Amino acid sequence: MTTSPSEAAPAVIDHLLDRLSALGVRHLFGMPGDYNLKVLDHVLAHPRVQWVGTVNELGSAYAADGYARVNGFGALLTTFGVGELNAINGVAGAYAERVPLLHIAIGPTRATERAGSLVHHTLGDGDFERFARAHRQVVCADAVLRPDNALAEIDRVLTTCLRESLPGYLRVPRDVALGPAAPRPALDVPDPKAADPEQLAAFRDAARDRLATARAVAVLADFLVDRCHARAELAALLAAGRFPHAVLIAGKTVVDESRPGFLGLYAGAMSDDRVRSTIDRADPLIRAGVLLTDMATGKFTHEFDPDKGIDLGPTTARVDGVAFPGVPLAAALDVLTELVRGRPPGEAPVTAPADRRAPAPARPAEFPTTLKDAVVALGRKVCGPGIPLTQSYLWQAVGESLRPHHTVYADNGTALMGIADRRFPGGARFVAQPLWASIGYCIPALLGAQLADPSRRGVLLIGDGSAQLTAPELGTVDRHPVKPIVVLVNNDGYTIERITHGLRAPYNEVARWRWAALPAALGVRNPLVLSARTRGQLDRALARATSATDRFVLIEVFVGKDDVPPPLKRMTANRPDRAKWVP
Ligand SMILES: Cc1ncc(C[n+]2csc(CCOP(=O)(O)OP(=O)(O)O)c2C)c(N)n1
Repeated sequence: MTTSPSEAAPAVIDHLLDRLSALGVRHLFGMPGDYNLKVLDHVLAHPRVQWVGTVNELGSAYAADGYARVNGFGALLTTFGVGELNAINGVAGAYAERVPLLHIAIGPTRATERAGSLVHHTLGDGDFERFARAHRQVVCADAVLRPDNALAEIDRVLTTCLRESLPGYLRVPRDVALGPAAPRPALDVPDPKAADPEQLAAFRDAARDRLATARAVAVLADFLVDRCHARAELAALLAAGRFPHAVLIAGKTVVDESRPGFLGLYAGAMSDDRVRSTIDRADPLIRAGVLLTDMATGKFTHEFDPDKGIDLGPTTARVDGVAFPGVPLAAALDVLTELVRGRPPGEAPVTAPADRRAPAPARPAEFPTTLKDAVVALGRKVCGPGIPLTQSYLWQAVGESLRPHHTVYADNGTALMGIADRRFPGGARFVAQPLWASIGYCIPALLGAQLADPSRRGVLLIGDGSAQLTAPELGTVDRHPVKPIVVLVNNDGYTIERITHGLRAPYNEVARWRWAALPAALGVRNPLVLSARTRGQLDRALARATSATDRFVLIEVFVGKDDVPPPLKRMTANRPDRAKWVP
């Protein structure tokens, strides 16, 4: 008679699942393989962690990443060699984008390792450490578990991941995973606000002096605000100072974009003129959780001086280039808020000029902000719905269709650039991977993030090229109570690459999928499949999609092969020397 996992004494894998559950993990992504099957029986038996099978381990990694962005931590479990190497691109992406997750790779038993047997999923050379070594390049902490170190190593890796907001990796021989685990006290979770008191005091003095000579304060916020759990602290600073503020592309929606003072997306020469001049000329510019990547800065066309101003990083704050290590982002924001609030009335730091304009309208996405937008809006009314779709119209209409409970997933390509500069309603969320920029990320990321917060509706924006990498996971999505709106941008290939190089080159073309037939082919139940070639068709499709909350919706939109969204057009106009996309 065999014993079921739930009846036996706790095993190392049970303990690990308990640890993950204590961190809020309720879903474990992955794929089976013969090395991990018995371990998966323990996952199925666990009372609080649910197994979510994907159809490719790359999908598991992207899903765990999406999950962690919403939930604070994520995890995936794969099989030795083939499975874990499929996942490694996604784990690397989590590192680049500072997402804390754990990759658990279950391998052959220690006896197999000791014998050096030529078992499957090895390179046939008896070396069982190769894939752990590969992972060491893309994680902040890793361990090979043995019976005598397993529990301590699990805690070390988990706390490092949490402290650094980065992925970790455990290589676990199957017999170790199934071996006994002794009880252990709860995990010591690092406090994101714990600061070095002396450095904090020195930062306070330096920041006070800098704000005293401020001429035009503005704030630029980015995704590290989210990773450092500092949204509330940033919102408090913005409310206290009423500073004009903008976001970088990865930081979209870290602030409520419907609030007065929100300028829009800052992306160097790709930005709208008003955003660009306010941020570039701020004195000082307060940067919260900012990473100045190529995509974020319009290929480094930002004109503010990164060595000047008040820069708040994850663990180090800087004032005009002077570093205060041990001052985490949330604590530094609290200091600035306190300084701004503590000023006598009438002595608030001077905000940048844009803030003295009329406050932003409540739903600004519906109002034209530039002459070009005004022309588009007018054309839309006057010329009617029969006009063929353009990228400009597409993103304006998608932006206007968004609701506070929507989470937008924008994959790399024209979709990301198109939606990024639309102003979102308050409460709406944004998920993208602009630094690692691995196309196809958003389909599994949507699966993960929607399972993490099923109260929201996912709106996936993705090009036909990117979708071909991970489309099978749309079938996985529909195995769960997740009903997204998928806007598939069909421009017949890799347009973002075409405008970089090879406008008519065959390497920028892809097979023409019959996208409308795909949901059914992937097993999606009762999908609502729509298509749009004109403005009117798009408007109607978006309206139907928004109201069909209980259905998986696919809208295939057709735009020209060479058409690009407004930020890319601005880049060409403002900096033709930098308009090509290769660094
Ligand atoms: C995994 C991976 N392979 C290749 C690339 C290079 N790449 C970046 S964007 C892109 C094309 C995206 O095309 P599509 O999704 O159709 O969007 P479009 O720009 O055409 O709207 C490619 C191939 C990448 N970023 N990631």
